[in-house]
Amino acid sequence: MLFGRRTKNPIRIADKGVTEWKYTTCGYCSTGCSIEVGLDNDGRAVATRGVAGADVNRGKLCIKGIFEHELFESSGRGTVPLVRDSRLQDFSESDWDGALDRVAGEIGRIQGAYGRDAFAIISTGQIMTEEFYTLGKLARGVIGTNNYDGNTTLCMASAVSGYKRSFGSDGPPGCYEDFDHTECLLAFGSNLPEQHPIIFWRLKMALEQRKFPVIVVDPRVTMFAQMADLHLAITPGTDVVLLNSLAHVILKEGLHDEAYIEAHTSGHAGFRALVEQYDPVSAAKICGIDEDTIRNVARLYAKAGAAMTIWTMGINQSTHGSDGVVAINNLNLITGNIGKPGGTSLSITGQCNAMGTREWSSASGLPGYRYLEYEQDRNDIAAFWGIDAEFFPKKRGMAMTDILPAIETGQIKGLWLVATNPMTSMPNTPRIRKTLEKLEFLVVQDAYRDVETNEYSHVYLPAAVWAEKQGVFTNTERRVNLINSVIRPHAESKSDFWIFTEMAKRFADGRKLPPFPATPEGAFEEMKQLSKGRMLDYSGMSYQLLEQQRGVQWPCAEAAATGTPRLYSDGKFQHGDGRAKLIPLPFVDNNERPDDDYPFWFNSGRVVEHFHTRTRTGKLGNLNKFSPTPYMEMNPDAARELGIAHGSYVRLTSRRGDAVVLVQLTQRVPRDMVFVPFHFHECVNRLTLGLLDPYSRQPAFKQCAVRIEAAADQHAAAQRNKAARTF
Ligand SMILES: Nc1nc2c(c(=O)[nH]1)N[C@H]1C(S)=C(S)[C@@H](COP(=O)(O)OP(=O)(O)OC[C@H]3O[C@@H](n4cnc5c(=O)[nH]c(N)nc54)[C@H](O)[C@@H]3O)O[C@H]1N2
Ligand SMILES: Nc1nc2c(c(=O)[nH]1)N[C@H]1C(S)=C(S)[C@@H](COP(=O)(O)OP(=O)(O)OC[C@H]3O[C@@H](n4cnc5c(=O)[nH]c(N)nc54)[C@H](O)[C@@H]3O)O[C@H]1N2
Ligand code: SF4
Ligand SMILES: [Mo]
Repeated sequence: MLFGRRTKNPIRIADKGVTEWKYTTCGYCSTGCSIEVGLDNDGRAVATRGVAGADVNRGKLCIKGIFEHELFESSGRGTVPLVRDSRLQDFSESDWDGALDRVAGEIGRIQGAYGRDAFAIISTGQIMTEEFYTLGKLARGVIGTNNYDGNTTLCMASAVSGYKRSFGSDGPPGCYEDFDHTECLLAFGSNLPEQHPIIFWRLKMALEQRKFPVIVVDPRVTMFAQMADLHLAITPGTDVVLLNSLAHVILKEGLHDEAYIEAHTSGHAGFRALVEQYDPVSAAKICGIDEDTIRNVARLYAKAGAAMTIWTMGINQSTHGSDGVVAINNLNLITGNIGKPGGTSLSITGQCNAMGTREWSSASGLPGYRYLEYEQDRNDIAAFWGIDAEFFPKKRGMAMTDILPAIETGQIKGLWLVATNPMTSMPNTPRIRKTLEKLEFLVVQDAYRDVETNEYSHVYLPAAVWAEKQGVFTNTERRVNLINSVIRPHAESKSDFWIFTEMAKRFADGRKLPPFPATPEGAFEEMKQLSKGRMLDYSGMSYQLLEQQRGVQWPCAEAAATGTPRLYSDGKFQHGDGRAKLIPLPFVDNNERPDDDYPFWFNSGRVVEHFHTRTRTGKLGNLNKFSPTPYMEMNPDAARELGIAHGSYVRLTSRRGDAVVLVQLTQRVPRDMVFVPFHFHECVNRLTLGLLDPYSRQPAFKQCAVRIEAAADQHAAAQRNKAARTF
């Protein structure tokens, strides 16, 4: 009898006719994998492969990277600029000059009539760092609006805020190599195998070499939780309580690192007094983790020679997001786990270049981690750009989540959206729709013309995407990597860099304006000069070095042979006194919680095949076919009580709106919780509340309450569910 392979067709890898491979970096998540795009004889992108010599991914890619070349020609790409007088009219095609003149004219009109800050700009974490720097120069040095922010407020703002509060500056201090040294890994609200598959693969490689405990804190039994030694199914939004209690046990049992605390931190007494109140017995009642487990985890962590914490959106997207990050930093400071191999607080970043915008976009300050609030920083940048320092505001303006409500109240009249799609990604989209309809002028700059926000725009600017352009991204471990332009921009689309520099030319009004370099590399050279001698030092980098070394981690000082894997290894922090702060974090429960009317926690997140609002992955058959429809994870016991069957449609209702989803029964979620991936339009964010974190202004996407009803008309429900998967 024949078995196995001999009875089946052997796997054959099709010859795609690649004649040239070009180096670049993946444009989806922040893992930062080095990719080569294969071009055929006609210069068409026909394949992608991982780069074996790259430290990050060592030849591997996840499913999104493997099909990334398909996105250049995917449907819905913008071809030419589009304009109209009112959003009720059809668009007409325009040339670039006409469209840019129109935008510049409207910015001028709105600023003239209502003041400079009445025109707002919201950008992204998905364009090149040089483009961020150039947009920052345009927004801060030319247009001069203070209401300029990025979608990173939906994503990384709590990590930024927490790092600043604890260490005096943003900047993740660790790296992936820490997995090779750690003796205990604690992960909060991160589903690493699906959202950062290659970082997860690095962790698995480390675990194959050497066993160490992995503890996952997540209310769901995620793929990550399934492989963990300990899974702590926490009550949503209460991570700060668990972290305070871990610190309580460590201090009480004398497991802390007294010498480190003494030498490198301030605020010890206040911190100790606060965590004194968080004994495991009381904490267990709030966070839902039993007292023995809390003690066990505290001891495991503190007794490990080196221990590290990673986290993602389960922490950041909470009303206690910034506090959650500070609490993680507190834990690592009292155990001496910062800046040492295997000992760190490593925030796992989201978008491919969320770090680039934090570093260089000027969205919350000035380039190179400088602050509008500091006179010296304002003067330095004004001198470098050759403009009057008085043109800069003296404090930061509104965050993204405050800009949209300010449209509602009439403070903001015009908006420029660059590479972000709030009609699907912001909480409470019924409210966002009304907000966008209220604008006198909306310009959408996106690689896809079928992005939902474009329904509300007056001008659409088609942008080149990913490796149609050149520049750099910074990944989760501060590694700056190069994206080469491997193919020319689709149709008449232009790089965001070109759009910003062309726009700047339209503001010559007699005032001295900053010069704009002609190429992204010119902008990179400016960034290098502005970073010299600072923690965020790029001065030793060049495009050539980045490609040669497959990415370089900052700081990389002038003439250095390579970058630096960790920050704060010398125990010197960025606060004025050189110390890190231990900050007491009293917990106030302020979330919308389940009640009799809305009895389920509503949790949302992602699946491996899709990226965000699906403008890209929804068009690629090889990705979309695995996850084509909005579905909901629901506990079978809860479903039985409500008479809801696997594979049927239900209506979810919250105090904001409703949505229809397909039911998937699974023990992954507890009885009182449902989980829905947020990728689909007119679905998850019709329901979410998104209360804001007081420090970071980040929305609590992960916590609100819903009720569930079986859809009476299953056919009509199926039709409505279909509408959510446009494209
Ligand atoms: N495939 C894919 N990968 C991506 C993305 C994508 O869209 N698709 N997006 C990228 C971006 S921008 C980001 S920000 C990251 C996000 O990466 P992750 O944060 O890992 O992904 P999420 O699914 O949003 O949420 C992670 C987990 O938080 C848990 N959670 C919910 N509430 C709580 C809580 O109160 N406490 C704790 N401890 N956990 C909680 C959820 O159950 C969920 O499993 O992924 C990046 N990678
Ligand atoms: N309920 C719920 N909501 C969430 C989340 C959640 O977990 N739950 N997560 C939040 C998080 S962490 C994030 S990061 C946000 C993401 O939210 P968004 O930023 O709104 O989502 P994207 O779909 O990534 O939007 C990026 C847009 O940029 C376009 N684009 C891509 N590359 C380029 C380019 O090079 N140039 C230009 N001009 N355009 C380009 C894409 O076509 C797309 O329309 O969603 C947030 N919303
Ligand atoms: S893990 Fe992230 S960076 Fe790597 S291939 Fe997948 S999406 Fe791209
Ligand atoms: Mo994100």
